[in-house]
Amino acid sequence: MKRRNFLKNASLTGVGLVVGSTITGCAENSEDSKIAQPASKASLPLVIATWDVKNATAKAWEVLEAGGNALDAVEQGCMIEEANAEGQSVGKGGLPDRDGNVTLDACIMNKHGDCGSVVYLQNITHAISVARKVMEETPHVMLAGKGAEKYAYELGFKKENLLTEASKKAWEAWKVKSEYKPIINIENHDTIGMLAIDKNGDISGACTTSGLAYKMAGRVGDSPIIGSGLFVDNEIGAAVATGLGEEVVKTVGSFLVVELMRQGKSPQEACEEAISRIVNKPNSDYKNFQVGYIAVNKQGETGYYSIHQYFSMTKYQDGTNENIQADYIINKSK
Ligand code: SD4
Repeated sequence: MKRRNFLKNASLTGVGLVVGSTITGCAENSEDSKIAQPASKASLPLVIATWDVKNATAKAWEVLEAGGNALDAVEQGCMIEEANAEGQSVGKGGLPDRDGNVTLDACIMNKHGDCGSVVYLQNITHAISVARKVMEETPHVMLAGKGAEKYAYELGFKKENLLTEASKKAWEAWKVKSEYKPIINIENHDTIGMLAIDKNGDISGACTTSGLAYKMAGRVGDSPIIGSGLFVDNEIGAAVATGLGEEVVKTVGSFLVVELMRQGKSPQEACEEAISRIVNKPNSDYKNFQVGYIAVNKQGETGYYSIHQYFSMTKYQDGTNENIQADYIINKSK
C-alpha cells in the first residue's frame, strides 16, 4: 500500500511533551441524556471519521441503525481499523518506533464526558477497547505502558505481535538512513478518529493510532490526550484530530474546536479557526506538517478542515457512506 507523504520534517523538539499531562474535566454526569437535545438540522444517526475508512464507518452505522448507542458505535468502528493489518498507522500492522516496537495510543469519550485512554500500549490489537475499560472499570482516566498492557491481560485481551512483515520491512529499510522525516499524509488507513450521534441525539467519540512512524521510543502523541486528540461535550458537539500530534497538543486542538462551537461557530468554522491557530503561531513550520480536524455539533452539522491537501473525512448518514476531501488552509492562502 502506497504511503502518501506524512508529517514532513516533523521536528523532534515536541516529542514527549505530553507525557504526564493531567486531564481534568471528565466528571461524571449520571443523569442520562439530561443535556441531550434533539438534533433539528440533520438526519440522525450519523457517524464521521478521519480519512477514508468506509469499512469502519459502515460498522459504526450498523450499530447506530440497529438502535445502538454512539459509544458502542465508535468503539466497534475503530476496531475495524485496528484489526486491519494492512493499515500501517493503527493497531495491528502499525509502523513501529525507531527501535522496532509498535506502540499504540487511544482514547474514548462518552456522552457524560467520561473518558479513558491508553498510551504506549504494546502487544494488544484493540487499544480502543482497553481505553473503554479504563473509562468504565477503573477509577482512572489514563493507563500507560506496561501497566496498561498488564491490565489488558487481566481483562482477557490476547497478547499479539503487532509488527507485520510489511511493517518490519519498512522499518528495516528506514533504519538504513535512520532519518526522522515522516512526511505529510498517509496510506489509505490512518489514525482513525471517529465521532457518532445516535438516534437519541447523544454523542461519543474515539481515537486510536500507532502514532508517528519511527518516533522516539516512549513518544506519545495527541491521540490519547483528551482535549487534544479528542473531545466530546454532549451539550455542544465533538471534535477529533489527526496529523502531527505535537502541534495538536500545543493548541489543545479538539477542546478548542468544541469550545469554538460553544461560542456559536459552526463545526466548519470551528475547524478552520483551530487550524489557523496552528498556522498563525509565530514561527509556525506549518508548511512541513499536516493537521486535520473533523467535528460535529449537537444538530448533526459536520465540519472538516486541514492545513494541506489530501485530508478527508468519511461520513455515513441517511444510508450513504462517503469519503469527502477536506478543504485546506494552504489552498485559501494562495
Ligand atoms: C500522532 N496524531 O501520534 C497522531 C498521528 C496521526 O495520522 O494522526 N496520524 O501524532
